[in-house]
Amino acid sequence: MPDRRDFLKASAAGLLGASMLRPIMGQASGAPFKLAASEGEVVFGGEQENATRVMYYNQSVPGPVIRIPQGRESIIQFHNSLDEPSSVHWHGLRIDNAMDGVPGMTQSPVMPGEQFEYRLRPPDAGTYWYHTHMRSWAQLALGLAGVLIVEEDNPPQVDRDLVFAIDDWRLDRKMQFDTNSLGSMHDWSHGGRLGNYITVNGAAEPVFEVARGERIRLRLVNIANARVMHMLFNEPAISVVAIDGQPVEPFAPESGRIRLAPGQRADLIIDMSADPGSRSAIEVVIGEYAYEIATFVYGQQAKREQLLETPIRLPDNPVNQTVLPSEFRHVPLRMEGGAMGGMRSATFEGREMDIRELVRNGKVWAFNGIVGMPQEPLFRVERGTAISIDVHNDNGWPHAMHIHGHHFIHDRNSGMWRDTALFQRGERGSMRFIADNPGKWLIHCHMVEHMAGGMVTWFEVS
Ligand SMILES: [Cu+2]
Repeated sequence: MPDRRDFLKASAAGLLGASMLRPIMGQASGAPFKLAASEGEVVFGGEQENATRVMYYNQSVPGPVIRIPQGRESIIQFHNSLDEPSSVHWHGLRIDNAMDGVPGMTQSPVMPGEQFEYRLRPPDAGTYWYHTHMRSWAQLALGLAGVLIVEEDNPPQVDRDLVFAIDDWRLDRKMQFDTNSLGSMHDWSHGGRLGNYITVNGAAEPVFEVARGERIRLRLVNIANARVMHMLFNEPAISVVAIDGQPVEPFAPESGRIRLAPGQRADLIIDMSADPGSRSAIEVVIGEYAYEIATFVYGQQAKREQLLETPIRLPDNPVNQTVLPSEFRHVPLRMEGGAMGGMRSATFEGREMDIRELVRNGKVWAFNGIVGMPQEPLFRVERGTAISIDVHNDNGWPHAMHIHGHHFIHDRNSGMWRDTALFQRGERGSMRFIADNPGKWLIHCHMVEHMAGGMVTWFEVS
Protein backbone atom coordinates (compact mmCIF):
# COMPACT_ATOMS: atom_id res chain seq x y z
CA MET A 1 0.00 0.00 0.00
CA PRO A 2 1.27 3.49 -0.77
CA ASP A 3 1.80 5.99 2.00
CA ARG A 4 -1.39 7.65 3.19
CA ARG A 5 -0.26 10.97 1.75
CA ASP A 6 -0.10 9.47 -1.75
CA PHE A 7 -3.82 9.00 -2.14
CA LEU A 8 -5.59 11.29 -4.54
CA LYS A 9 -8.32 13.28 -2.90
CA ALA A 10 -11.85 12.76 -4.06
CA SER A 11 -15.34 13.45 -2.87
CA ALA A 12 -17.45 10.57 -1.58
CA ALA A 13 -20.60 12.38 -2.57
CA GLY A 14 -19.22 12.54 -6.08
CA LEU A 15 -22.55 13.31 -7.65
CA LEU A 16 -23.65 16.01 -5.24
CA GLY A 17 -21.30 17.82 -2.94
CA ALA A 18 -23.75 19.13 -0.38
CA SER A 19 -23.65 17.56 3.03
CA MET A 20 -26.43 17.18 5.46
CA LEU A 21 -26.32 15.77 8.92
CA ARG A 22 -29.26 13.56 9.72
CA PRO A 23 -29.96 13.20 13.39
CA ILE A 24 -30.12 9.68 14.68
CA MET A 25 -32.68 8.82 17.28
CA GLY A 26 -32.01 7.53 20.75
CA GLN A 27 -34.34 5.60 22.99
CA ALA A 28 -35.46 6.04 26.55
CA SER A 29 -34.65 2.76 28.27
CA GLY A 30 -37.34 0.59 29.77
CA ALA A 31 -40.36 0.89 27.48
CA PRO A 32 -40.82 -1.50 24.54
CA PHE A 33 -39.24 -0.11 21.43
CA LYS A 34 -41.28 0.00 18.25
CA LEU A 35 -39.43 -0.71 15.05
CA ALA A 36 -41.30 -0.56 11.74
CA ALA A 37 -39.95 -1.44 8.31
CA SER A 38 -41.45 0.41 5.38
CA GLU A 39 -40.69 1.94 2.00
CA GLY A 40 -40.20 5.63 1.48
CA GLU A 41 -37.82 8.33 0.37
CA VAL A 42 -34.77 9.99 1.86
CA VAL A 43 -32.56 12.85 0.74
CA PHE A 44 -28.86 11.98 1.08
CA GLY A 45 -27.70 15.38 -0.03
CA GLY A 46 -28.94 18.14 -2.27
CA GLU A 47 -32.50 18.71 -3.42
CA GLN A 48 -35.76 17.10 -2.44
CA GLU A 49 -36.35 16.26 -6.10
CA ASN A 50 -33.35 13.97 -5.79
CA ALA A 51 -34.95 11.96 -2.99
CA THR A 52 -33.96 8.30 -3.13
CA ARG A 53 -36.50 5.50 -2.80
CA VAL A 54 -35.41 3.17 0.02
CA MET A 55 -36.54 0.62 2.57
CA TYR A 56 -36.03 1.85 6.09
CA TYR A 57 -36.73 1.38 9.78
CA ASN A 58 -38.83 4.08 11.46
CA GLN A 59 -38.58 6.16 8.29
CA SER A 60 -34.90 6.78 8.76
CA VAL A 61 -31.75 5.64 6.93
CA PRO A 62 -30.05 4.10 8.76
CA GLY A 63 -32.67 3.06 11.32
CA PRO A 64 -32.70 4.60 14.79
CA VAL A 65 -29.80 3.91 17.14
CA ILE A 66 -31.29 1.51 19.67
CA ARG A 67 -29.72 1.54 23.13
CA ILE A 68 -30.51 -1.31 25.49
CA PRO A 69 -29.03 -2.38 28.83
CA GLN A 70 -26.60 -5.24 29.33
CA GLY A 71 -27.95 -8.38 31.00
CA ARG A 72 -31.58 -7.25 31.24
CA GLU A 73 -34.42 -7.95 28.87
CA SER A 74 -35.50 -5.39 26.31
CA ILE A 75 -38.51 -5.80 24.07
CA ILE A 76 -38.50 -4.66 20.49
CA GLN A 77 -41.81 -4.80 18.66
CA PHE A 78 -41.10 -5.21 14.99
CA HIS A 79 -43.85 -4.30 12.56
CA ASN A 80 -43.53 -5.14 8.89
CA SER A 81 -45.10 -2.41 6.75
CA LEU A 82 -43.32 -3.56 3.60
CA ASP A 83 -45.22 -5.44 0.95
CA GLU A 84 -42.84 -8.38 1.24
CA PRO A 85 -41.80 -10.63 4.16
CA SER A 86 -38.94 -9.56 6.41
CA SER A 87 -37.24 -10.22 9.76
CA VAL A 88 -34.69 -8.58 12.03
CA HIS A 89 -31.33 -10.12 12.92
CA TRP A 90 -29.39 -8.73 15.89
CA HIS A 91 -25.86 -9.00 14.60
CA GLY A 92 -23.36 -10.12 17.23
CA LEU A 93 -25.76 -10.55 20.13
CA ARG A 94 -25.44 -13.84 21.98
CA ILE A 95 -29.16 -14.15 22.62
CA ASP A 96 -31.84 -16.85 22.58
CA ASN A 97 -31.94 -18.73 19.32
CA ALA A 98 -35.65 -17.95 18.85
CA MET A 99 -34.79 -14.23 18.72
CA ASP A 100 -32.01 -14.51 16.13
CA GLY A 101 -34.24 -13.41 13.26
CA VAL A 102 -33.39 -16.01 10.62
CA PRO A 103 -36.54 -16.82 8.61
CA GLY A 104 -37.09 -20.50 8.00
CA MET A 105 -34.73 -21.48 10.79
CA THR A 106 -35.39 -19.56 14.01
CA GLN A 107 -38.75 -18.03 13.11
CA SER A 108 -41.28 -17.71 10.34
CA PRO A 109 -40.88 -14.74 8.03
CA VAL A 110 -42.76 -11.72 9.34
CA MET A 111 -45.40 -11.22 6.66
CA PRO A 112 -46.60 -7.83 5.41
CA GLY A 113 -48.80 -6.19 8.05
CA GLU A 114 -47.65 -8.60 10.75
CA GLN A 115 -45.57 -8.13 13.89
CA PHE A 116 -42.93 -10.03 15.79
CA GLU A 117 -41.80 -9.33 19.32
CA TYR A 118 -38.06 -9.67 19.84
CA ARG A 119 -36.95 -10.16 23.43
CA LEU A 120 -33.26 -9.41 23.82
CA ARG A 121 -31.18 -10.12 26.90
CA PRO A 122 -27.64 -9.47 25.74
CA PRO A 123 -24.90 -10.73 28.06
CA ASP A 124 -22.22 -8.50 26.52
CA ALA A 125 -22.11 -4.72 26.30
CA GLY A 126 -20.82 -3.02 23.17
CA THR A 127 -21.54 -1.86 19.63
CA TYR A 128 -23.74 -4.10 17.50
CA TRP A 129 -26.21 -3.64 14.71
CA TYR A 130 -29.50 -4.94 13.40
CA HIS A 131 -30.61 -5.65 9.88
CA THR A 132 -33.01 -7.61 7.75
CA HIS A 133 -32.20 -11.27 7.21
CA MET A 134 -34.73 -11.74 4.40
CA ARG A 135 -33.54 -11.30 0.80
CA SER A 136 -30.82 -9.19 2.35
CA TRP A 137 -29.09 -8.75 -1.02
CA ALA A 138 -32.06 -6.48 -1.80
CA GLN A 139 -33.51 -5.35 1.54
CA LEU A 140 -30.17 -4.53 3.15
CA ALA A 141 -28.95 -2.76 0.00
CA LEU A 142 -32.15 -0.69 0.10
CA GLY A 143 -31.47 0.48 3.66
CA LEU A 144 -32.85 -1.94 6.27
CA ALA A 145 -30.12 -1.62 8.89
CA GLY A 146 -29.40 0.29 12.08
CA VAL A 147 -27.01 0.42 15.02
CA LEU A 148 -27.71 -1.30 18.33
CA ILE A 149 -25.78 -0.32 21.42
CA VAL A 150 -25.71 -2.44 24.55
CA GLU A 151 -24.81 -0.03 27.31
CA GLU A 152 -22.22 -0.84 29.93
CA ASP A 153 -23.50 -0.59 33.51
CA ASN A 154 -20.66 1.82 34.14
CA PRO A 155 -19.78 3.38 30.80
CA PRO A 156 -16.40 5.08 30.51
CA GLN A 157 -16.33 8.83 30.95
CA VAL A 158 -16.29 10.55 27.58
CA ASP A 159 -17.52 13.94 26.44
CA ARG A 160 -19.51 12.48 23.58
CA ASP A 161 -20.65 9.10 22.28
CA LEU A 162 -20.80 9.22 18.47
CA VAL A 163 -21.94 6.60 15.98
CA PHE A 164 -20.82 6.27 12.37
CA ALA A 165 -22.96 3.82 10.43
CA ILE A 166 -21.11 3.60 7.13
CA ASP A 167 -22.99 2.46 4.05
CA ASP A 168 -22.28 2.06 0.37
CA TRP A 169 -24.98 2.79 -2.20
CA ARG A 170 -25.21 2.28 -5.92
CA LEU A 171 -27.08 5.31 -7.23
CA ASP A 172 -27.61 6.78 -10.65
CA ARG A 173 -26.99 10.40 -11.62
CA LYS A 174 -30.43 11.38 -10.39
CA MET A 175 -29.63 9.86 -6.99
CA GLN A 176 -31.98 6.98 -7.65
CA PHE A 177 -31.23 3.56 -6.24
CA ASP A 178 -29.96 1.31 -9.02
CA THR A 179 -32.66 -1.35 -8.83
CA ASN A 180 -31.81 -3.00 -12.13
CA SER A 181 -28.52 -4.34 -10.81
CA LEU A 182 -30.09 -6.03 -7.80
CA GLY A 183 -29.48 -9.74 -8.25
CA SER A 184 -26.72 -9.20 -10.81
CA MET A 185 -24.85 -12.48 -11.12
CA HIS A 186 -21.77 -10.51 -12.08
CA ASP A 187 -21.81 -8.84 -8.65
CA TRP A 188 -22.63 -12.08 -6.92
CA SER A 189 -19.75 -13.97 -8.50
CA HIS A 190 -17.26 -11.13 -7.93
CA GLY A 191 -16.90 -8.92 -4.87
CA GLY A 192 -20.62 -8.46 -4.20
CA ARG A 193 -22.67 -5.32 -4.72
CA LEU A 194 -20.23 -2.41 -4.52
CA GLY A 195 -21.63 1.10 -4.59
CA ASN A 196 -20.58 4.50 -5.86
CA TYR A 197 -21.85 6.63 -3.00
CA ILE A 198 -20.77 6.31 0.62
CA THR A 199 -22.87 7.69 3.46
CA VAL A 200 -22.24 8.15 7.16
CA ASN A 201 -25.47 8.01 9.19
CA GLY A 202 -27.36 8.39 5.93
CA ALA A 203 -25.61 11.61 4.93
CA ALA A 204 -23.04 12.39 2.29
CA GLU A 205 -19.90 13.84 3.89
CA PRO A 206 -21.45 14.96 7.18
CA VAL A 207 -19.61 17.52 9.28
CA PHE A 208 -19.15 16.99 13.02
CA GLU A 209 -18.28 19.99 15.08
CA VAL A 210 -15.71 19.14 17.73
CA ALA A 211 -13.58 20.99 20.26
CA ARG A 212 -9.89 20.73 20.98
CA GLY A 213 -9.37 18.56 24.05
CA GLU A 214 -12.71 16.83 23.68
CA ARG A 215 -12.74 13.07 24.28
CA ILE A 216 -15.05 11.23 21.87
CA ARG A 217 -16.07 7.61 21.80
CA LEU A 218 -16.66 6.83 18.16
CA ARG A 219 -18.50 3.65 17.27
CA LEU A 220 -17.84 2.59 13.68
CA VAL A 221 -20.18 0.12 12.01
CA ASN A 222 -19.86 -1.13 8.44
CA ILE A 223 -23.44 -1.71 7.30
CA ALA A 224 -22.59 -2.06 3.59
CA ASN A 225 -23.61 -5.13 1.62
CA ALA A 226 -20.13 -5.99 0.41
CA ARG A 227 -17.58 -3.19 0.60
CA VAL A 228 -14.60 -3.62 2.90
CA MET A 229 -14.04 -0.11 4.26
CA HIS A 230 -10.37 0.88 4.43
CA MET A 231 -10.64 3.94 6.63
CA LEU A 232 -8.06 6.64 7.28
CA PHE A 233 -8.21 8.92 10.29
CA ASN A 234 -6.16 12.07 10.41
CA GLU A 235 -6.32 12.39 14.19
CA PRO A 236 -3.15 11.35 16.02
CA ALA A 237 -4.66 10.60 19.45
CA ILE A 238 -6.78 7.55 18.64
CA SER A 239 -7.03 4.25 20.37
CA VAL A 240 -9.11 1.21 19.44
CA VAL A 241 -10.89 -0.02 22.57
CA ALA A 242 -13.33 -2.60 21.19
CA ILE A 243 -13.65 -4.85 18.13
CA ASP A 244 -17.05 -6.27 17.14
CA GLY A 245 -18.36 -5.02 20.48
CA GLN A 246 -15.75 -6.78 22.61
CA PRO A 247 -13.22 -4.84 24.68
CA VAL A 248 -9.59 -5.14 23.64
CA GLU A 249 -6.35 -3.90 25.16
CA PRO A 250 -6.35 -0.34 23.76
CA PHE A 251 -4.03 0.14 20.81
CA ALA A 252 -3.27 2.90 18.33
CA PRO A 253 -4.24 2.01 14.76
CA GLU A 254 -1.20 1.92 12.51
CA SER A 255 -0.99 5.16 10.51
CA GLY A 256 -4.58 5.94 11.47
CA ARG A 257 -5.92 3.04 9.42
CA ILE A 258 -8.94 1.00 10.40
CA ARG A 259 -10.24 -1.80 8.20
CA LEU A 260 -13.84 -2.86 8.58
CA ALA A 261 -15.33 -5.72 6.57
CA PRO A 262 -19.12 -5.78 6.12
CA GLY A 263 -20.72 -6.36 9.51
CA GLN A 264 -17.62 -5.48 11.54
CA ARG A 265 -17.41 -2.74 14.18
CA ALA A 266 -14.71 -0.87 16.05
CA ASP A 267 -15.00 1.46 19.05
CA LEU A 268 -12.44 4.25 19.14
CA ILE A 269 -11.49 6.77 21.77
CA ILE A 270 -10.34 9.98 20.10
CA ASP A 271 -8.83 12.87 22.01
CA MET A 272 -9.38 15.77 19.63
CA SER A 273 -5.98 17.38 19.39
CA ALA A 274 -5.95 19.88 16.53
CA ASP A 275 -6.13 23.64 16.90
CA PRO A 276 -9.40 25.54 17.12
CA GLY A 277 -10.64 26.41 13.64
CA SER A 278 -8.95 23.50 11.89
CA ARG A 279 -10.50 20.44 10.29
CA SER A 280 -9.63 16.80 9.84
CA ALA A 281 -11.14 14.41 7.36
CA ILE A 282 -12.10 10.78 7.73
CA GLU A 283 -11.46 8.99 4.48
CA VAL A 284 -12.18 5.69 2.80
CA VAL A 285 -9.52 4.38 0.44
CA ILE A 286 -10.75 2.83 -2.79
CA GLY A 287 -7.99 1.92 -5.19
CA GLU A 288 -5.64 4.86 -5.37
CA TYR A 289 -8.21 7.39 -4.17
CA ALA A 290 -8.99 8.53 -0.66
CA TYR A 291 -12.60 9.66 -0.44
CA GLU A 292 -13.66 11.99 2.34
CA ILE A 293 -16.68 10.45 4.00
CA ALA A 294 -16.97 12.78 7.00
CA THR A 295 -15.16 15.72 8.55
CA PHE A 296 -14.36 16.92 12.04
CA VAL A 297 -14.45 20.70 12.18
CA TYR A 298 -12.92 22.29 15.26
CA GLY A 299 -14.84 25.13 16.86
CA GLN A 300 -13.10 28.23 18.16
CA GLN A 301 -13.52 27.21 21.79
CA ALA A 302 -11.29 24.48 23.20
CA LYS A 303 -12.93 21.97 25.55
CA ARG A 304 -9.71 21.69 27.51
CA GLU A 305 -6.19 22.86 26.76
CA GLN A 306 -4.47 19.70 27.98
CA LEU A 307 -5.62 16.49 26.32
CA LEU A 308 -6.86 13.77 28.62
CA GLU A 309 -4.12 11.22 28.87
CA THR A 310 -5.56 8.44 30.97
CA PRO A 311 -6.35 5.64 28.53
CA ILE A 312 -9.77 4.05 28.60
CA ARG A 313 -10.06 0.30 29.00
CA LEU A 314 -13.65 -0.86 28.63
CA PRO A 315 -15.03 -3.20 31.29
CA ASP A 316 -14.74 -6.85 30.28
CA ASN A 317 -17.69 -8.78 28.90
CA PRO A 318 -18.41 -12.41 29.76
CA VAL A 319 -17.39 -13.47 26.25
CA ASN A 320 -13.98 -11.84 26.09
CA GLN A 321 -13.03 -13.47 29.39
CA THR A 322 -13.61 -16.94 27.97
CA VAL A 323 -10.54 -19.15 28.17
CA LEU A 324 -10.33 -21.54 25.25
CA PRO A 325 -9.02 -25.04 25.92
CA SER A 326 -6.12 -26.54 23.98
CA GLU A 327 -8.20 -29.32 22.43
CA PHE A 328 -10.84 -28.61 19.82
CA ARG A 329 -13.22 -30.48 17.64
CA HIS A 330 -11.95 -29.50 14.19
CA VAL A 331 -14.43 -28.72 11.42
CA PRO A 332 -12.93 -28.05 7.98
CA LEU A 333 -14.60 -25.36 5.90
CA ARG A 334 -13.41 -24.92 2.33
CA MET A 335 -14.77 -21.86 0.60
CA GLU A 336 -14.95 -22.16 -3.17
CA GLY A 337 -16.54 -20.75 -6.26
CA GLY A 338 -16.92 -17.28 -7.69
CA ALA A 339 -15.42 -15.74 -10.79
CA MET A 340 -12.00 -17.11 -11.67
CA GLY A 341 -12.41 -19.61 -8.86
CA GLY A 342 -12.20 -22.80 -10.88
CA MET A 343 -15.24 -24.47 -9.29
CA ARG A 344 -16.62 -26.86 -11.92
CA SER A 345 -19.51 -28.40 -10.03
CA ALA A 346 -21.12 -28.58 -6.61
CA THR A 347 -24.14 -30.04 -4.85
CA PHE A 348 -27.25 -27.92 -4.76
CA GLU A 349 -30.51 -29.14 -3.22
CA GLY A 350 -29.08 -32.65 -2.99
CA ARG A 351 -28.00 -32.89 -6.63
CA GLU A 352 -24.61 -32.47 -8.27
CA MET A 353 -24.73 -29.65 -10.84
CA ASP A 354 -22.13 -28.23 -13.17
CA ILE A 355 -21.31 -24.55 -12.92
CA ARG A 356 -23.62 -23.55 -15.79
CA GLU A 357 -26.60 -25.17 -14.15
CA LEU A 358 -25.65 -23.62 -10.81
CA VAL A 359 -25.50 -20.15 -12.36
CA ARG A 360 -28.93 -20.72 -13.92
CA ASN A 361 -30.12 -21.31 -10.36
CA GLY A 362 -28.45 -18.11 -9.14
CA LYS A 363 -25.70 -20.02 -7.30
CA VAL A 364 -21.96 -19.52 -7.60
CA TRP A 365 -20.42 -20.28 -4.20
CA ALA A 366 -20.01 -23.38 -2.05
CA PHE A 367 -18.82 -24.51 1.37
CA ASN A 368 -17.21 -27.97 1.23
CA GLY A 369 -18.76 -28.58 -2.19
CA ILE A 370 -22.28 -27.78 -1.05
CA VAL A 371 -24.17 -24.73 -2.31
CA GLY A 372 -26.60 -22.97 0.01
CA MET A 373 -28.33 -24.30 3.11
CA PRO A 374 -27.76 -28.05 3.44
CA GLN A 375 -30.27 -30.44 4.99
CA GLU A 376 -27.68 -31.57 7.50
CA PRO A 377 -25.73 -29.07 9.58
CA LEU A 378 -22.00 -28.48 9.17
CA PHE A 379 -21.73 -29.93 12.67
CA ARG A 380 -23.96 -30.85 15.56
CA VAL A 381 -22.52 -30.78 19.07
CA GLU A 382 -23.38 -30.81 22.70
CA ARG A 383 -23.41 -27.51 24.46
CA GLY A 384 -19.98 -26.53 25.71
CA THR A 385 -17.95 -28.21 22.95
CA ALA A 386 -14.84 -26.32 21.86
CA ILE A 387 -14.92 -25.88 18.09
CA SER A 388 -12.24 -24.89 15.63
CA ILE A 389 -13.64 -24.15 12.19
CA ASP A 390 -10.59 -24.55 10.00
CA VAL A 391 -11.19 -22.25 7.07
CA HIS A 392 -9.52 -22.49 3.70
CA ASN A 393 -10.48 -19.59 1.46
CA ASP A 394 -9.88 -21.50 -1.77
CA ASN A 395 -11.07 -18.92 -4.31
CA GLY A 396 -10.16 -15.56 -5.73
CA TRP A 397 -12.02 -13.26 -3.31
CA PRO A 398 -11.95 -12.09 0.29
CA HIS A 399 -14.88 -13.14 2.47
CA ALA A 400 -16.27 -11.79 5.74
CA MET A 401 -17.31 -14.85 7.71
CA HIS A 402 -20.03 -14.34 10.30
CA ILE A 403 -21.14 -16.81 12.96
CA HIS A 404 -24.54 -16.29 14.59
CA GLY A 405 -25.08 -16.40 18.35
CA HIS A 406 -21.39 -16.77 19.22
CA HIS A 407 -18.13 -14.87 19.20
CA PHE A 408 -14.88 -16.52 18.18
CA ILE A 409 -11.17 -15.99 18.00
CA HIS A 410 -9.92 -15.52 14.47
CA ASP A 411 -6.25 -16.54 14.22
CA ARG A 412 -5.32 -18.54 17.27
CA ASN A 413 -3.21 -15.90 18.98
CA SER A 414 -5.02 -12.69 18.17
CA GLY A 415 -6.77 -12.58 21.53
CA MET A 416 -9.65 -10.67 19.93
CA TRP A 417 -13.19 -11.94 20.06
CA ARG A 418 -15.09 -11.27 16.87
CA ASP A 419 -18.37 -12.21 15.28
CA THR A 420 -17.23 -11.41 11.73
CA ALA A 421 -13.77 -12.10 10.33
CA LEU A 422 -12.23 -11.28 6.97
CA PHE A 423 -10.49 -14.16 5.23
CA GLN A 424 -8.25 -13.06 2.37
CA ARG A 425 -8.04 -15.10 -0.79
CA GLY A 426 -5.92 -18.17 -0.25
CA GLU A 427 -5.98 -17.69 3.51
CA ARG A 428 -6.07 -20.62 5.86
CA GLY A 429 -7.14 -19.73 9.37
CA SER A 430 -9.44 -20.77 12.13
CA MET A 431 -12.48 -19.54 14.00
CA ARG A 432 -12.33 -20.93 17.53
CA PHE A 433 -15.06 -20.76 20.10
CA ILE A 434 -17.11 -22.68 22.61
CA ALA A 435 -20.46 -23.69 21.16
CA ASP A 436 -22.42 -22.76 24.27
CA ASN A 437 -25.62 -21.24 22.93
CA PRO A 438 -28.28 -23.89 22.24
CA GLY A 439 -30.10 -23.84 18.93
CA LYS A 440 -29.58 -23.70 15.20
CA TRP A 441 -27.17 -21.03 14.04
CA LEU A 442 -26.02 -19.75 10.68
CA ILE A 443 -22.47 -19.46 9.44
CA HIS A 444 -22.22 -17.36 6.30
CA CYS A 445 -20.31 -14.80 4.33
CA HIS A 446 -21.47 -11.30 5.21
CA MET A 447 -20.93 -10.06 1.70
CA VAL A 448 -24.60 -10.73 1.40
CA GLU A 449 -24.52 -11.46 -2.35
CA HIS A 450 -22.08 -14.27 -1.59
CA MET A 451 -24.46 -15.62 1.03
CA ALA A 452 -27.34 -15.45 -1.44
CA GLY A 453 -25.11 -17.11 -4.05
CA GLY A 454 -24.49 -20.13 -1.84
CA MET A 455 -22.07 -19.24 0.98
CA VAL A 456 -24.23 -20.24 3.89
CA THR A 457 -24.44 -23.21 6.21
CA TRP A 458 -25.50 -23.91 9.77
CA PHE A 459 -24.67 -25.77 12.96
CA GLU A 460 -26.67 -27.03 15.88
CA VAL A 461 -25.90 -26.88 19.59
CA SER A 462 -27.98 -29.22 21.76
CU1 LIG B 1 -17.96 -13.68 0.57
